[in-house]
Formats: sequence, C-alpha cells, structure tokens
Amino acid sequence: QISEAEVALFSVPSYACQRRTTRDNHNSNLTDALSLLAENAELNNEDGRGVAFRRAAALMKALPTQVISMSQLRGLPCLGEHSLRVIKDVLENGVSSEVESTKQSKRYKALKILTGIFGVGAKTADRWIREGIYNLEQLRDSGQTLNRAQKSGLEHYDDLNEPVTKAEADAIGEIVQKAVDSVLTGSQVALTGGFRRGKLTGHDVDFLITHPEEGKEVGLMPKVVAWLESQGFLLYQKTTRNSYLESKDGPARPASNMDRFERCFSIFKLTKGKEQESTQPEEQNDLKTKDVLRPHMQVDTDQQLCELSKNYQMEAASHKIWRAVRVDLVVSPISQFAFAVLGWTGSKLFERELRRWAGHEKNMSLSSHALFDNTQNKYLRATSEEEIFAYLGLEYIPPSERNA
Ligand code: DGT
Ligand code: MG
Repeated sequence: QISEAEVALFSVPSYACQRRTTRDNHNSNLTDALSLLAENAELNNEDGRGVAFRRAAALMKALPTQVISMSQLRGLPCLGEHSLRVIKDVLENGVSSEVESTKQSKRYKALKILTGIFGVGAKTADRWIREGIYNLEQLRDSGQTLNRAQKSGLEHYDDLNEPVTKAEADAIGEIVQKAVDSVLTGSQVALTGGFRRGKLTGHDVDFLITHPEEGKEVGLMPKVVAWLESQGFLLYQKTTRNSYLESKDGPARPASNMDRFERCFSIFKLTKGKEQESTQPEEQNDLKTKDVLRPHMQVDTDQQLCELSKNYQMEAASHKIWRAVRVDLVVSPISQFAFAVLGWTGSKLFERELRRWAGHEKNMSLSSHALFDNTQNKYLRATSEEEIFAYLGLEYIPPSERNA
C-alpha cells in the first residue's frame, strides 16, 4: 500500500500545445483505453465525445511517470467524469469494462473493418451496417455501388491496412523529389505528418511541396501527378482544390492567393525492397531483379509465352514485388509554407489545440494558410514555425514533441 503523501501530484497545462509530448508514453494502458473510446465515438459521429476522450488521452500521454493511483490525478485538467471512470476501472481492474464490451461489439468490429477501406467514412459504414453489411465478403456480395476511391481501397485493402515504415516513407520521398525536380527545378519537398514527428510507422505518408519563388508553384500539382502517372508510380489519384471555403476553422476567405492550395490523395505503387536499395550492394540488387523479372528462358511459341506470363504473374504475386501505400501531396505557395508545415505536421489533437488556443486565448484565427489577429484586424506573416509559436505566445514545441 502506498500512502497518499508518497504519491506525487502532477501539474500539467491544459492545452496540448502548451505541453511537450514525446513518443515515450508511461501510461499506454490508460491512453489505449481512452483512445479506443475516442475512436468509437468518432466512428459513431459523436464528435464532442470523441474530442473529450482524445483530450483525456493526450493528457495521460504527457504525464512524466506511470499513474498508479486516482489521487495523483487530483486537479488535473481535461479529465471529465466519464474519462475518470474509465481510468479508475483500468487502475483497479487492469481493463475497462466499457472498452472490453466496445471491442467485442458487432457494430464496432464492422465499423473498423468497413472504414478500413480507403474512401469509406463513418457515415457510409453506418449506412452499410444498417443494410446488414458487416464485413468485406458481405460488401462484395451486396452489389453496392462503390466510387473509384472505394474500389481502389477494397482492391488494396491488406496493403493499405499494413503500417507504412519510415524506410518506405523515405523511398517515396525520393520518388516525389524526383518528380518535382523533373517538372520544376528548385521546387522543395517536405515530409510532414507523423513521420516528421519521429513516428516509426504511419497509416500514410504526407508531403508538402513548394517553390522559393512565389507563384511558381501554381499548376505544379497536375504536372507532378502526370509525371508520377507516366512513370507508373500511381495506382490511384484524386486531386482536389483545397479551397479555403471548405475549412470551418480558417478565417474568412482572404486574397486570391488562397485559392492555390491543392491536395492529391493517392495510392502509390512502391516496389518492395526499394527502401533497402541504398544499403545493399549493387550486384546483389541486379541479380535479384533479373531473377524475378527476366527469367532466362527461351520462348518459341505463343503458348510458351502465355505459360511464361502466367508463371511470371504467379511468381510476382507470391514474391509480392510491390505494395500499395497511401500518399498525400499538398502544394503550398512559399508565403504560406510555414503555416502549411505547422498545419500538416500534426498530431491532429495538437493542431486542434493550437487553433483553440489561438481563438480562445489570443483572439486570433489560425489555419494551415495563415494567422489572423482579430484584435489588430490583420494577418501576421511568418516564414518559420518558431515565429508562429511566438505570435501565439507559446513556447516553441519541436515536431518530435507534438505527439499529443
Ligand atoms: P498517421 O495516421 O500515421 O498518418 O498520422 P498522421 O499524424 O500523419 O495523421 P494524418 O496523416 O491523418 O494527418 C497529418 C496531419 O495533416 C494532421 O495532423 C492534420 C493534417 N491534416 C490531415 N488532413 C487534413 C485536412 O483535410 N486539412 C488540413 N488542413 N489538414 C489536414
Ligand atoms: Mg500521415
């Protein structure tokens, strides 16, 4: 038994953007439970509930040591009645009964499976479940009309649900850099998202593209996409104008240069082993490629050719010489680049908290495009993330400590 006096109390600021959250987590038993309930709420379109659990999970993630007693949590922000109940359950019983029953529920399982398809959100999954569709077989049998994204998502389901490694992210980064160099010299590519925060795996790879000369980036995305497509790197792509009008959190739509944000949701075809190429001796690589791609065999007849092609396809499938990876590309003008980098580095909760801080504490509006000061009624220009934190009156938090 540990007496109350021996249990250290924590003191933690209430906004996640005021805290340093590394990848070290001393309370994963608690954060896993709270994150699952957050995810379940989000899958059920209960956004308020989802955010409450996310905030509670982020707070537990930021604690410097393992929590062993409820009394340590006294006075901490972000912990509502429901989250405290879940934490208490885990501390006393090792697991939360609510989490366990959620995990077992038919609805949660179906929502996970169906939203695991790229292009399927909570609303679509809910509609399918109401029609009796709980898994991929039932979906295939149902004859539901799928859009282009969902068809691709279903086709590459296993690949897209397998975490992307940092090595794969780097290999894709090299391809994107090559694409950008080929269509506009001087363009720059920045890795954003979870990998910029030092995560070792991710669900996708996020890149931000810009050019040091303002305006040169206009029309860049279609050219990059066309190059990637011509080289056979894309299994799927959809380019959208990331119009300011669509974002709920940004300030009122300003000057026309805001129209330029473009985003490409894509699925890359990544050759396996590509990420290890640089660490392997050249000869070994040559041999491997020849063995798989160019079997030394004499072909005399069409039938032999057909056999060979069939063999090759089977060989390719069993060797799985490539895999599908989700990649997000965003093009930003250099004048907005610092805001875009900050906005696309995440984590999602860190971003949400930055915007809440800006609005509630500073009377400012922050988006991935700009920072607007509502008191001075003007935009605040920035060329680095450090400057943006300074405008917001926040201590600078580096990417590796934004893992809230
Ligand atoms: P993961 O799941 O391993 O890919 O983790 P992250 O942190 O890379 O998450 P991701 O890829 O969903 O998003 C990266 C960041 O990009 C996220 O913190 C917020 C930002 N972001 C994502 N989608 C949008 C969007 O539609 N609009 C804006 N403005 N930002 C977005
Ligand atoms: Mg990501």
